[in-house]
Amino acid sequence: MKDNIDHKDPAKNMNMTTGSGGETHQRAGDDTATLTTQQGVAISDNQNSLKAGPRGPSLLEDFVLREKINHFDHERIPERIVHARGSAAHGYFELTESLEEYTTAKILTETGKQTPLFTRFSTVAGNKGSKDTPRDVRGFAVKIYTDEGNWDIVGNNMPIFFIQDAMKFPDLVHAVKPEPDRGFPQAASAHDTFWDFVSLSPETMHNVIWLMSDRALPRSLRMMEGFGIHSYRLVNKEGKSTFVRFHWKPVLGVQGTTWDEAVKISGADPDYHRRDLYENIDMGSFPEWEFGVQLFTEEEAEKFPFDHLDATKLIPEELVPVKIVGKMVLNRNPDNFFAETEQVAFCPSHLPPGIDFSNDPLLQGRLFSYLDTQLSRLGSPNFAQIPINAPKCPFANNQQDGHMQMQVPKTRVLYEPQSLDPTRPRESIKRGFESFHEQLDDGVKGRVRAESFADHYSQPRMFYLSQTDIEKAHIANAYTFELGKVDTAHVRTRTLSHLRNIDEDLAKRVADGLGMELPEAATPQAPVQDLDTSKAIQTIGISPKTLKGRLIGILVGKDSSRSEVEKFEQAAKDAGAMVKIIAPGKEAILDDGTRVQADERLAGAPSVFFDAVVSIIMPPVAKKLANDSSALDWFNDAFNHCKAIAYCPATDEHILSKLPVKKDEFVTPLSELDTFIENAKTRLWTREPEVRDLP
Ligand code: HDE
Repeated sequence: MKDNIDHKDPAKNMNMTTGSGGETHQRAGDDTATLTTQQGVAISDNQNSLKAGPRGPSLLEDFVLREKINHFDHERIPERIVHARGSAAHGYFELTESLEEYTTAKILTETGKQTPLFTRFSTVAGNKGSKDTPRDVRGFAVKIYTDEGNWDIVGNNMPIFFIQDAMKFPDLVHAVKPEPDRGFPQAASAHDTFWDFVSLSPETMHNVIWLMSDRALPRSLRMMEGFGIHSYRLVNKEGKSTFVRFHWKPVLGVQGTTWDEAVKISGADPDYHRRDLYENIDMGSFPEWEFGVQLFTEEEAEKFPFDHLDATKLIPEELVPVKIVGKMVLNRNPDNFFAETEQVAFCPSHLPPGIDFSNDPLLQGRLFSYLDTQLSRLGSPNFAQIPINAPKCPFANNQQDGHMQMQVPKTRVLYEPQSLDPTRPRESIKRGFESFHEQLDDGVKGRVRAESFADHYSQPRMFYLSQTDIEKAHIANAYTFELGKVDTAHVRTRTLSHLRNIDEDLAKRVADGLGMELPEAATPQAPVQDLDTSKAIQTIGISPKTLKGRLIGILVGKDSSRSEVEKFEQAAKDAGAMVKIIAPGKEAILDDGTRVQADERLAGAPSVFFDAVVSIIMPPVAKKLANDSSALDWFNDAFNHCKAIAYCPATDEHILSKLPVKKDEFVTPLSELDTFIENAKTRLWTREPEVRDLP
């Protein structure tokens, strides 16, 4: 904590003038940049349009006004159809272990080299202006600017997808998006059309149960796993192929929020994830992920109790371990949100030689969709020339013209074969991308689905049975909440009939929560298997006990003990946490007379923003706050969200005593600093059944 108040008036240093409209603004001096039109003509007055007399009509000849308004009128481009809301950062990829045995791709064989990348995280269903914390899958798209061309790993924070075949994607998206007649709900799956579609498409059951879990409510974008989902191939110099699934594992560990927190965060700060990513990178706390691969052969895949070409199936880490071979560090915020985060164009078909596709029918459909969608979103086949999309290795081809062509090819020759210009690029057998020489069976053409894709319940069952008790309760609660928003009775009933095939206990909890009878179980297309459970797919169960990258809120007020505040601040920082000082006002004078600026006012910083809270206030402040609902909510919510609370005597006497906050082992006096720091590294989940009636 420091006295960070700047009492200087920054305007005093500026060259301020008063315009004819009476407004105050700054004019360019000799050493400042001059405002110009797009044609480079200096602008003398950027405040007033050209008029025939002070009260007369504006003149059409005012090219400065026309250009300014015209550009403004065209500032927007269509948002992404899905994944419209996103946040991104620059960083680098570094390989720590070579995969030379499996691939020729330099990015996976040259260790120690840092290759630039750009990563965009997103929600899926909401529009560009929607909140950051809905219950939703998160996009996790990484563009690595390798020396052999861009490699886009366009994945999600869940290892599986809703559907098996690209043919169903527009239907899935139409079902989850706002209903077309009424235009709501925004960024929510809790409505009839989504549950109608998924309950008629049992293949969605696996992703749906992940969506009902805390994985759909990430604590931070920095605390999410990323998955390439589909099987890809690695191809080595002998032309041998090995199947691979890509993983990103956050160094800070996986963590989610509770539903109640997510709901409250979205009201208090719709930009919660975006701000958290930006602020952490800005202050040098760079998020990092390990890069891992699951490698397996065709023969091994044949023994899996599922088909790995089916994107609704994960490959348990217990079956094929994730081999960590590299890392990603995000260390620079974008300079401009639109130019970079908005205009970045990912595409799963962007990959360097040595990596190839599998026949996953969902992946095959994606290979078409992404390029196609960029044409309407970015407006031109030249979108690859936008700096954020352009490769950083040399590139040259014979494509020409098109909207917004930025290159000026100085040649007669933009075709091949040609014999007129020896400087022009030519194909290279040695360096060029070569598809894996896959031996294909003679199949019969038809709109078919493989028999091996028929098992829709075994993996969702494995997912549910792999969870801790508290996670199971969260999942049951999420189904109950979502189906509680569904008005069509037969859609709720049909969903319950699927849940019976996943787990009878889950089905019963949800039916009881809804006050409904259990229907007959749906008829599975393939026998439901009892697969081995997997701890790796938990959320709470694998959340690390740590304060690294987490945030502690310390409430202070007039005459708070400066030394006490500093003690807590230091201990939290020593444990790797960040600290925010919260006060009833924006400034506070502490007991030694120092005036501090709070990071946030109490009314604007509910305790859902913090992983643990501390209160160091004097009796007059505490008495006043005892009549302020935002202060009471601060403590009550921290308790209800199972967080650690450190309290001073005044907080205890005037605030906690008014609340149903029990003094359990996570609610401790200031004197127990070490205990508080240990508690703050995790949550007291055993408290949850006491404060919330979970089904
Ligand atoms: Fe996407 N998806 N998707 N998707 N997807 C898009 O491309 C699509 C799928 C994913 O930050 C769009 O540029 C089809 C799976 C991410 O810019 C679009 C199918 C996975 C992003 C599109 C899928 C994803 C997108 C919209 C089924 C996880 C955001 C704008 C065949 C592996 C990337 C755009 C960013 C974006 C189509 C399925 C992930 C319309 C047709 C499976 C992370 O092209």
